[in-house]
Amino acid sequence: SEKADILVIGLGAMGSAALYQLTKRGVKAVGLDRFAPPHTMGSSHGETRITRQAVGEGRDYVPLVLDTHRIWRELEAETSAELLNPCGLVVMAPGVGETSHHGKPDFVKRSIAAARDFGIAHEVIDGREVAHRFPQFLNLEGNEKAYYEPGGGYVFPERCITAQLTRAAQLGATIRTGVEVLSIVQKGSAVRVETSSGTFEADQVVVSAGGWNAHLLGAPFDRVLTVKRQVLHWYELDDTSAYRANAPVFIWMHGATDVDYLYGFPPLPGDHRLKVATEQYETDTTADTIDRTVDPRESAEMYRKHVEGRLAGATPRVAQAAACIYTVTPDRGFIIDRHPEQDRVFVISACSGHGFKHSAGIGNVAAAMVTDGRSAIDLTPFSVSRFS
Ligand code: PYC
Repeated sequence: SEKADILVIGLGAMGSAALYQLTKRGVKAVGLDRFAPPHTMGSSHGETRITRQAVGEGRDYVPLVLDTHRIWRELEAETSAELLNPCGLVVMAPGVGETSHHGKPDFVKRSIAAARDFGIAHEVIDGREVAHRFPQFLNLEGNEKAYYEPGGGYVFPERCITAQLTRAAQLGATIRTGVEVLSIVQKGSAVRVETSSGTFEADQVVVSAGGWNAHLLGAPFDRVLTVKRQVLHWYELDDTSAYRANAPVFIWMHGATDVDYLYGFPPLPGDHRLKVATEQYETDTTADTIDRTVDPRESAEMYRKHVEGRLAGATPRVAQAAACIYTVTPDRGFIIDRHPEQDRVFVISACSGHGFKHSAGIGNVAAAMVTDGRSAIDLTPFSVSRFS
């Protein structure tokens, strides 16, 4: 069998970050992925991901995103890749900002409170002011409440993964792609991992396999994790003039419930496509059986329900669409914790659709936990025992 100090299983957003942070600490780490990351089979693709520092899902997340921004800046300097574009972020909801998002009520209000607590630059503006500053948004009522964060924006997920894997490899990590993990069993002070390419033995294992986590980890994870299919849509713009250099990313709650909403991105420089999405939580699927094709009728319905009349220049012509996996917990929060029955197995899971912005910082805390047994950021809010 092959030996490693630490084996990282799954090299998407979280695993690539963990591998990079481990190798920076001088650990002999081996990373495995069943495909060749960055790839489109999991939860880390689609060109862009929103980042925002005042995290309305809860203030426990703020130290993770702040550390992540620091690491991306460091990686940009090391690799010359552009990873983060702080083009600004708008989160808006009708009335006083009470609509829930990602399972949390009062999302606009909570974002404002988090910004105040952490001293994050922001403004609170109404729909009239949003329309005045950002002509990309059409037909606002005027009485919306909006949180504007100039340091929010988007990241390039595939580039973040590539940068972290490249740096990890330069620092001595071994990366093995096309390797499917079949089982993970701790015996005494070692963990034995059976794969499609033979057996590995490691002192500890970090499992960051996204939609495959529940199957690989067994109880209690298979009771708390569900996998949902989400769809990303890119529509052609027939006019990009409303998307000026300061055009922000946005989360726009336009109805009463947390599925009456869309989020989206300005077109990338020189591009004529607008990427938008909404979310659904009704239908469970699995990482192996999910339908990764997108029916054109899905994009037509998305356009009709959410895009038409709201975004300047957007046409119903679909430039591209992609399916993507959310691994979700009952409270839509993360799990960053040791396996309760196998203490040499550290789990990063269930980022429930809002994880990428925290991923580099999560890699950092995971590396700290497996090497030092402690982390500078409090991980108790992310324990798996909260579901027992
Ligand atoms: O993390 O901002 C986010 C987000 C919005 C929709 C899905 N994720």
